[in-house]
Amino acid sequence: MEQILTASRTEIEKLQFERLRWTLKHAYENVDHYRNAFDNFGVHPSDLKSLSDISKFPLTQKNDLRDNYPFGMCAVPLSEVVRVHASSGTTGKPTIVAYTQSDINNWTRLVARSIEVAGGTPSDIVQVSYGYGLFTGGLGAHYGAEALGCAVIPMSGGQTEKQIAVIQDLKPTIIMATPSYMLTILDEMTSQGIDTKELSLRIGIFGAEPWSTAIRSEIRERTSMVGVDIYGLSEVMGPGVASESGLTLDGPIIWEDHFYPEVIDPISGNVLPEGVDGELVLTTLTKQALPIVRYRTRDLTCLLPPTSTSMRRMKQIQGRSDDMLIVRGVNVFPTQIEDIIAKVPALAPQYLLVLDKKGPLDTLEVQVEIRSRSDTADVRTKAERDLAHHIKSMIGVSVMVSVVEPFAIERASTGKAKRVLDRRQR
Ligand code: DLL
Repeated sequence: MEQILTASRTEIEKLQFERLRWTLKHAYENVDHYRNAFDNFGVHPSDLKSLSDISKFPLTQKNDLRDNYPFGMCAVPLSEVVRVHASSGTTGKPTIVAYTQSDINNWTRLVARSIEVAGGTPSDIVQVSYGYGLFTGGLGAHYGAEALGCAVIPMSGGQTEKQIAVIQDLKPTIIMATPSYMLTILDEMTSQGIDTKELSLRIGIFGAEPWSTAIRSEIRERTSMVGVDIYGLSEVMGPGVASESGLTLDGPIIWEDHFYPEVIDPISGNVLPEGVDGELVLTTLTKQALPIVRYRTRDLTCLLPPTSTSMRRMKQIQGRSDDMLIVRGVNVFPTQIEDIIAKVPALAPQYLLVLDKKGPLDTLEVQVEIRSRSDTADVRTKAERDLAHHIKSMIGVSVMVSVVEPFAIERASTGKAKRVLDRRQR
């Protein structure tokens, strides 16, 4: 293990403070947006006298990156940029992110570290099934796995039948994919009559979308794989901002030598203590091309104390504040529904939440797949009733449940699953 992972908290905080001071100065001196934002807020990089002074600085939002599209937030001349990626935003212009060679080297090291703490070694064969391209998943995973010395299979996302043939022929021991795409691969294997318990895969490094504990157990039960949670976002770097230990499986470890985490109350913006749920805010500590100060990730979690290393962890992300559905005044996260679906054994964790309006009232329909085509009408009706009942009693909202055939819900072919269809704004 790298020395910094077991350093004392004092050592880690000293390093964070030095790096934070550098980042604030670098951002202030080289990015108009930060200079204006700090000036308007009445703060200067020299006001940082301790780590907690970071809370005096203004927050950065996705819109700030959009307003400065494409390269306005860059702190180095384009001649020093060696790579660009874009965030996978579905609305409006994407946000462009840029890297110097040193940024790429740090990112590579952090993904290599993430694979290593998951349990990977240079002897592993890694199938990268995150999409390659502007999305950070594929190339981010690829460079990290290669740097650790693994043999990398650059599959990218999609072409599920080919993915399966490669798994069977090349016998990878690690797969990196979105959890929903892993389920798609497993479902396809099951329908081809392949025994998913007998695969060569021993570790799955899953992320890029929220996944509930129900999905984790589903993958665990259907394979002999340990699934770890890898977290990241393009604006801050890409995959490998935080990643889970394969031994303790107790939430992603935030790589605190490169990122300074805070959790804030999303309404008041106040910094919350460890263990209290709120929105994750991240500041980069080493990024040259795109330093990010107090970035509002919209991801909901809480900070947790260190366990297997000296660095703090975060709770597995429950969802994004902008994914929260408000149905007749009740807050609902897709992952909550996912966990409840797992309580009805006849149902598979493949679902779509359809929001609509009936007169002035919101309606929520849960379309969910039955596991077996041969299940009778009685089994299906009971599953519908049970799920609607559990959702009503656990979340407090009445929903309509429609049980559909296996594979009727569209699969995420390349990446992040689409769990919500909102017809209310038609
Ligand atoms: O999804 C980077 C990534 C690639 C992470 C591969 C892990 C693996 P973006 O496309 O910019 O970047 O999306 C970032 O995805 O703010 C979260 O809402 C969500 N997300 C990423 N990892 C996780 C995770 C990549 N482990 C957004 N659990 C983030 C829950 C995640 N949500």
